Amino acid sequence: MVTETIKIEGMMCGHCQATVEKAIGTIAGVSELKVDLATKQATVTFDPAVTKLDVIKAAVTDAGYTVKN
Ligand SMILES: [Cu+2]
Repeated sequence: MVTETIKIEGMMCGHCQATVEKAIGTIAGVSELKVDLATKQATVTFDPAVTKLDVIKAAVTDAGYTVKN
């Protein structure tokens, strides 16, 4: 398992947070997820044999938010 923290721009309320949680949380291989609205970060633990950080970032982008790192 790998844990990565990504910075997300555009999250402004609990609804945004829930949208990002759903976008990342439904990806196969993601085992742990914490989306923090205050710091605008998502900490994601995933199995690198199943998914990649790029896939997670793309899911955030597809949901309408901007990944800053
Ligand atoms: Cu919002």
